[in-house]
Amino acid sequence: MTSTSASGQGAEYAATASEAYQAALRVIESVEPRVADATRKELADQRDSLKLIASENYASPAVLLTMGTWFSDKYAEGTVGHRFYAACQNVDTVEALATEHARELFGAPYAYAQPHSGIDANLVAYWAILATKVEAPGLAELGAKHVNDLSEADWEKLRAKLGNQRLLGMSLDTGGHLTHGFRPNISGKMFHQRQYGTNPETGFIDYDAVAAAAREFKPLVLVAGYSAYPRRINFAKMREIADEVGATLMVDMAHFAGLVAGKVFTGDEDPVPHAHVTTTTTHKSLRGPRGGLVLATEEFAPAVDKGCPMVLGGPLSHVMAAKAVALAEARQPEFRTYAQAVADNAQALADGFVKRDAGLVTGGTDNHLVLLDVTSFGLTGRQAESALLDSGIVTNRNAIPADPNGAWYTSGIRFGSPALTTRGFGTDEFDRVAELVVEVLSNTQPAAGPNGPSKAKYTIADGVAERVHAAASELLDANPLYPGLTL
Ligand code: DSN
Repeated sequence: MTSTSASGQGAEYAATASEAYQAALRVIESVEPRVADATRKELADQRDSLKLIASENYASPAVLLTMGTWFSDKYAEGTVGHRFYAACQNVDTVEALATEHARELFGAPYAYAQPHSGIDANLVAYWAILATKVEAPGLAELGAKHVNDLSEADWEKLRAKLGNQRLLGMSLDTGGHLTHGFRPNISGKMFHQRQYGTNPETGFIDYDAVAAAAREFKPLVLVAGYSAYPRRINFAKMREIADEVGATLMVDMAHFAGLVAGKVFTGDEDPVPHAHVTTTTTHKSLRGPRGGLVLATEEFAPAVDKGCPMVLGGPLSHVMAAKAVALAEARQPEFRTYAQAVADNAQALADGFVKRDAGLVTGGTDNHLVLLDVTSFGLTGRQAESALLDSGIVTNRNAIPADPNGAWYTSGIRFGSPALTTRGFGTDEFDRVAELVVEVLSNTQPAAGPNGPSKAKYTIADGVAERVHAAASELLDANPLYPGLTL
């Protein structure tokens, strides 16, 4: 048991959780044993692999158990105290608790706990900004059509009806997210979009270049935040840029909300005091249930409150209850220890790669993620991801800036420290993880496919995957997932 654990409540807590899961699985087994089997196997697989996907974590048994209740059966469209369904008094209690914890934790004037995911949270935020800032007579005329039926000409008309509003966000290949104005995403269709990137030499955000793009493009929305940028953002600077051009600053802190909650990112690096609207998921570094959350200033609160039914289906009451539990956990002092360890461990992982001559985008990290350029091993991201998986190391391939292999094969592997930090890994273990990753990749070779060189096929030198998996298992056994929980 460590102070960074999601189940750091002691042996009695672990034993009680174990009994709860044993009973739950017996009940599931009596109806569909294959689901019970897959559930047991999923735990075994997660226990026996180095989970390094930067957007994943391990929620506590309290958070997980809260999701498995009869709150799931309740419809509750509307807001606290103002529902379109009867008998929502208990949903009101848990939703109010989730938003109260969120406001207190992040120091936000307003919170909305209904989004089912990060994409939903971003859509709620975009519509709230449009609804608050733009008058759009005639929108209903096109809004009556299903969104998938809209042709590019319809989108042009729709954008015209909205006054041709513009969005400036970080490009996908430099670490931004699909929902930050990527053309094939609805955020790139609702708005005229432009993307800012990073400095090609350093890989860092160039604030002067963002300011220049904002002055020229004059966006309604400036989006800051990332899914694969291994550095911190100065949100005070982003707000200055937004204010200069009259834009609304929206920050998507899905990846680093845990570092904000744990006070690793403070001052200019804390988005909440600087952004007009802040969105997040709750299941990444924040270590809660799978879902979304929107924080906003009072100006945007009335429009965000209309997220359901504008963008969202009925709120997931059981998940809102679990958000309340997770946010209560994140307000405990132990969570600050955890968040600091997440940052320290990512640093140790990056240092471990650098000292073994592996190329990193930006040369390192100062958040929770590390982006390894696997062209230094002569591999594509796809080959590297598969070879690591064969060796018990779970990662995801990711584009690097100006990626020569595109978004499918990619040239990068993204690593994150939140999950293994929850298991109790420290900096020594993360250095060892870097050593194991380098051992796999330096013993992996691209292989030819039936029609010549392949970006997917590879071979690993004999015995390497087995040796690395055994070494990984030693680290994992020393830092058990959900210790005391037997199924
Ligand atoms: N899928 C999430 C991630 O892995 O970063 C972002 O939506």
